[in-house]
Amino acid sequence: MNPIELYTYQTPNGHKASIMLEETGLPYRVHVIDIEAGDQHRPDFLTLNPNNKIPVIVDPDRQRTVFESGAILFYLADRTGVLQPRTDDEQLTTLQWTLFQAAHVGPTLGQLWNFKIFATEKIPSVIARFEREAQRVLGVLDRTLAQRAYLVGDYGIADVMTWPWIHAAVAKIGVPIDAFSHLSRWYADIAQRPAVRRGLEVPRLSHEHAA
Ligand SMILES: N[C@@H](CCC(=O)N[C@@H](CS)C(=O)NCC(=O)O)C(=O)O
Repeated sequence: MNPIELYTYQTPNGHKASIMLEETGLPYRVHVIDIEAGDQHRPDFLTLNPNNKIPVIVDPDRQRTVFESGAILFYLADRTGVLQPRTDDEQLTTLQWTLFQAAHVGPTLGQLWNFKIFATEKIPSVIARFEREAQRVLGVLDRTLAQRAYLVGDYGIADVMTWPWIHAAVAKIGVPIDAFSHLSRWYADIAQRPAVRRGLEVPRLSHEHAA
């Protein structure tokens, strides 16, 4: 098969797609979209994602372009059968936790990252608001993972969707998760997967980045 074209950058949302591609074993080719330099606003990139964000994949054999990381994970699972929900119940629960990630985990931690680390003006009340919301969201995951090893059934796309943001919380945003023992166990378990370690290295950049 022809390689999947992956347009990405060194960020949690990008890592979802690269980890999933590593999990599937599909051949893929990486295109660096330097969002710090504004590549995501280039007209050629906007034809792939009108929302000017990474990640995006193009599957030349199926003539499909997919943006939004959750849609990419569902597409690749469906394409390969890897990490695919096995029953109707798992399918719905996977959709639920994938949307929870997109609506709560990513936006909350993303805003916290922005206001706590990147913003030149540090506004205590805004940082405190997102710190509180981050603790709430992490608590939701922790209580869920107290009941089962992974978010849905065996390790699956809901975990791939969520793990890179917990990694960013720990490694980049300075949000420790030690107080959340079930989340910590899940985080450490998934961190050991070779596909996850490889996916985190994508894309290789020639210089250090904050994101
Ligand atoms: N909901 C989107 C979020 C993607 C996203 O926020 N990507 C960021 C990098 S992590 C981006 O490309 N930002 C560039 C910009 O906003 O201009 C997804 O899950 O794919």
